[in-house]
Amino acid sequence: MIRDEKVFDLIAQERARQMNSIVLIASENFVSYQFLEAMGSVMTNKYAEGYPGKRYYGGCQIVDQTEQLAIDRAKELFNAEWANVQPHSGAQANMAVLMAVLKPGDVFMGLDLSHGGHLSHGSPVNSSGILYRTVAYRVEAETGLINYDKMEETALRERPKLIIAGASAYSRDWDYARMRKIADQIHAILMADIAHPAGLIAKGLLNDPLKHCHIVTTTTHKTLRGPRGGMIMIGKDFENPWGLKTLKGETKMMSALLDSAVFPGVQGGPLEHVIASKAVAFGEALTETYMNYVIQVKKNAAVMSQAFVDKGYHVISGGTDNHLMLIDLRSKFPEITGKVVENTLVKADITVNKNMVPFDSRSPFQTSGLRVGTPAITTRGFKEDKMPVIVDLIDQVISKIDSEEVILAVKKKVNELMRDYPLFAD
Ligand code: DSN
Repeated sequence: MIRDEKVFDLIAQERARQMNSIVLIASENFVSYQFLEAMGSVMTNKYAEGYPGKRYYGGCQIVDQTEQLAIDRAKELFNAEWANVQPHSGAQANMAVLMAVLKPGDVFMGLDLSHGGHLSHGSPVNSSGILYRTVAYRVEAETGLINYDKMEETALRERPKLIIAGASAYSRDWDYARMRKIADQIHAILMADIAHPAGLIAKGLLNDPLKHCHIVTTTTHKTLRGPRGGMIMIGKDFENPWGLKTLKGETKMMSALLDSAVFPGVQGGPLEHVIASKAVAFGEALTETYMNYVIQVKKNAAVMSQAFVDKGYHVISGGTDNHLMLIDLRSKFPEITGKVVENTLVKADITVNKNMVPFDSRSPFQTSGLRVGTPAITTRGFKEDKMPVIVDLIDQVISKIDSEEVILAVKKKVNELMRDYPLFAD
């Protein structure tokens, strides 16, 4: 067979880009070589619609074992009673939950996308906002924090059947216990989407949603540092608290409703090569090495956030409890958009993503903010002493946003720095 040089040349270019850049995208990370081996394995050849021991295809005796291993390790890692490791992504995990607990047209509540929420939590351009009626809760303008009293008021008024805790650009911990009290008053299901801070939660560095939420969804590739994918878990609430019924009117256990919603509800055959890699990820996350990694992720984020503040930037909510921070550029550079900063930093081999800040006057395509996170640079080996150095490089570029000379000088420094933090050294 002729090797496809065109594609492999592009892969080599992407690998070089990753090796030479400072990656600060809060949702990205670098997997170790054994993940790539598992994902690029013969497991991709197998069709396995169904679940371990209950498949629609023969020859599943091996993939049953890898999938069961992934489930068992996920349960151990999060202290969960049940897990479904088949969702192809976090968005599909969320879609499956909505399908399991709501009927089209039902009301649910999530954090406003422009205040740090996620597309799949009710954005009008996503199936979650098209098929269901959504009400949003928001953060406060002065503090950048979620106001749980206002959330309660909205919930009691609108009576959503599902409330979602979780965000893709919120740097503070969540009060799941308080949210459960709100949900219980209106017999709503409480779901936490922990796609971003999952690794920190697994290792006890943030509040544990599994103790309070009926359902927890996550991705496996952000702080969890596994393959790209999703997962759904249940902590202790198997009992189907409010007598949920299927569309056919049958009352079922929550786990059964969720299994059916993932397959055949929103997905067909599971990606068994990715599931094998998820098993590797959960195994790695159970180690002491991973514990040290997430401790460092959190430490790096706290120091980096302070370094931005020291340079005169406004960090939304004043800091961070987790792995990310949201920078409001207007405090220092009111004329410069997040889009311009993102594009200019890329030229200096620093990758961040533009992000709306709460109450942003600019559109999501321009934005007044940047979202910055430390999972990927921590995997590269950066410790907190280098956080002010990175912030200084970013500040040099933004301060002289039109200077090609500064961009080139910073790019040179970035590439030199990254040579000391090898990627794929193994
Ligand atoms: N797009 C992901 C993120 O960057 O947070 C969430 O899906």
